[in-house]
Amino acid sequence: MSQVTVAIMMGSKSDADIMREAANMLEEFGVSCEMRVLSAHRTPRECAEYAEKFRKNGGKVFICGAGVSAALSGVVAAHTTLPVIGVPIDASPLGGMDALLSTVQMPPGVPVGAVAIGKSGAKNAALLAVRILSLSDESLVGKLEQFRDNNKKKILDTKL
Ligand code: RP5
Repeated sequence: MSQVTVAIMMGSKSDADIMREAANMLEEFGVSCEMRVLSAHRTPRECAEYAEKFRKNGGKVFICGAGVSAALSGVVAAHTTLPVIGVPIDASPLGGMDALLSTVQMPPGVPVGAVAIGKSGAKNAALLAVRILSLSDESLVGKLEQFRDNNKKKILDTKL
């Protein structure tokens, strides 16, 4: 099995369209990842086991997406010392505010880096993961600069 650097976890298959944005972004940077459906509430034991084993298997960063009462990122953070980035997902009549608060309001001592609700958050979670990885992987620094320059060019080249 090839080494997985970033684990992209989600609470349900219904989160996959959003979380694929993170996988696509990581692919752009050549960072290996795997997407797993594991739920803090519905598969708590399997979720904890996966979180506990990931560092030993060579993993470096978790990205966790969940909606409603979104416990996934917090539960993963409780079972690892690796960085965990939480993506709140809009999956209820509350428009993602429930998941946002569940993800961001972690008690002191169990950190989760929360990003924006939905696709923007999933993309930024991947970019944040790449920035974390770039601290020990010089090859990613140039790619991040290139990405930033491309974004800049898109704005400056805009013709109205
Ligand atoms: C959460 O409940 C999942 O992360 C998902 O966002 C939401 C709804 O799940 P499904 O009912 O679509 O499986 O645990």
